[in-house]
Order: sequence, then structure tokens, then C-alpha cells
Amino acid sequence: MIALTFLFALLWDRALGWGFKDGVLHNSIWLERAAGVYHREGRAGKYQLTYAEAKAVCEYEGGHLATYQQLEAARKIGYHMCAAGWLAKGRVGYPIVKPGSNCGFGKKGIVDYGFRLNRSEKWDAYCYNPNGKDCGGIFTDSKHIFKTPRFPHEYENDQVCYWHIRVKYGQRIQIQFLDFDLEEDTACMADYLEIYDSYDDVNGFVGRYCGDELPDNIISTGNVMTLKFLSDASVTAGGFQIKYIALDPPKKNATTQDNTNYLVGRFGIV
Ligand SMILES: *[C@@H]1O[C@H](CO)[C@@H](O)[C@H](O)[C@H]1NC(C)=O
Ligand SMILES: *[C@@H]1O[C@H](CO)[C@@H](O)[C@H](O)[C@H]1NC(C)=O
Ligand SMILES: [Ca+2]
Repeated sequence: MIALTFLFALLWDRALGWGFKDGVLHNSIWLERAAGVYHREGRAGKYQLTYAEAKAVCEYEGGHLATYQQLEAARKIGYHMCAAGWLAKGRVGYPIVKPGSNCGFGKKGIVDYGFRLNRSEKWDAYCYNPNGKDCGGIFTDSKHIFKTPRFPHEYENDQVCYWHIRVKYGQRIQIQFLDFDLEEDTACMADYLEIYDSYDDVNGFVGRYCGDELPDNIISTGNVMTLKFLSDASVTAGGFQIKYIALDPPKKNATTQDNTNYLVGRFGIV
């Protein structure tokens, strides 16, 4: 019985960490981004963006606030989010695919809070970035190499790419940097690669990288990882080439011997 409880606690912990967000089980990373639309929280967490800030966040990433129609187009292909966000022209809403009692008032469709008179209200943001579609991807194979667009030539300005990696349950992901060269900047605010030890780019922030120093290998704590590459409006560089491999669960008495960064805890080093 104790063993069973423990196992349940373990599985539940894992499910909370990887499967659930805002009370919705995400069993498909496809749903995190659909038809060019994606959800964005402020750095400080949920419901922290005024209209002007939400707009700036999307524009900073090379897109703009999604229109109601763009959000509905994404919803129609399965985009479901239980978080209200700013849309174009000061509208607020969120897309519901599966009706639930804890979200969306049991309805399906866009839950529409209408055009807000008070634009200082704080919500999340729904961005639309059609250019983000031609880079990034979703990988489920046990190893893969991915590159900045046009590699080995320089990447372009105003690019945002997301790579989602999902390997088999129980496996971990090892990230190896083969080539790395992004515009150098002290806080990596210009061009950067961000790595997340989770299925999205909200939770599990591991690090932000720029410059031309090859980062150390990274190993995830779970079977999913997200990488985000962003370039701003000026100055480009050679880009990167990154390989990942799926690692089988380690043997009981295995020891670590290289300089790999094993992520501590579910969400790594913030
Ligand atoms: C607008 O919303 C903000 C944030 O919720 C609030 O502090 C402020 O009082 C509101 N302004 C008006 C005029 O209702
Ligand atoms: C632990 O590893 C050693 C070799 O490194 C091996 O000889 C031994 O059988 C292993 N023990 C267990 C319990 O797997
Ligand atoms: Ca740049």
C-alpha cells in the first residue's frame, strides 16, 4: 500500500510537471502553437500584461497580437488554452476546444470578453506570427540535428523558431551543441537561444545563450524539451547546429563522468 501510494505520488508529480497546465491535460505539443498563433505570458507570470505590453511582446518576437479570426482558425484545428489573453484591437478571449466545467463555462468556441475599455487591465497575450512557421518543428525521433534557418549561411533578422522535442516516456533528452554563433550581447537580449526543460516556453527555463562560445551539453529531467531561437531587427551571425539524442533511463548504479549539465529538479536552474 505504501509502495502504491508512493508510485502514485511519483506519477502524479510527473503528470503535474509535464502533462497539466491550467487544469488542462496537454498530451500533444502540437496544440501549444497552431496556425501561427501562440500564447504568451508575461515574465512575471499569468495575467501580468497590459494591452500595450502584450502588443510589445508579440511585436518583439516578430509578430503581432492575433485577431479574433486568427485565434478561431487555430482553435478549429485543436488549439485549446485556458487563459485569457489580449487580442488585436484590445479584445480579450481564449480558445476552448473541449468544454470543461473549470474553464470556458462549459462552452466551446472562443470565450470572448469583448473589447476592453480599460487597457490597463492585465491578461496574457495571443500572438500571431506567420513567419515563425517556416522554422522550428516538432521532433519525436530518438535523434535529430536541427539548425537555424539557412545554416551554414547566416540566419535572418526578425526570426522566431520553436523546436519541441518529445521522446519516449522515461527517456531523457541530451542536447549537444555542434556549432554555435549568435549575435554577442551582454544579457543576450538581441539574438538568443532559450532552452526549456518542458513542453512549452513558459515553464522550466534552463538558460539563454548567445555569442560564439559552445555551451555544454544539457540533459533534460523528463522526456520533453523546448528550444526557442529569436533574432532581432539587426545584426546576424552564423547560427547554430544542435543535435539531440534520446537517453534510456540510467542503470541503477551508473555514475556520471562528463561535463554534462544534469538539470536539477523538475524545472532546472532558473
Ligand atoms: C483599469 O484597470 C486597472 C488594472 O486592473 C485598474 O487598476 C484601474 O483602476 C482601472 N481603471 C479604471 C478607470 O477602471
Ligand atoms: C554496478 O556496476 C558494476 C560495474 O560498474 C557492476 O559490476 C555491478 O554488477 C553493478 N551492480 C548492479 C547492482 O547493477
Ligand atoms: Ca540580431
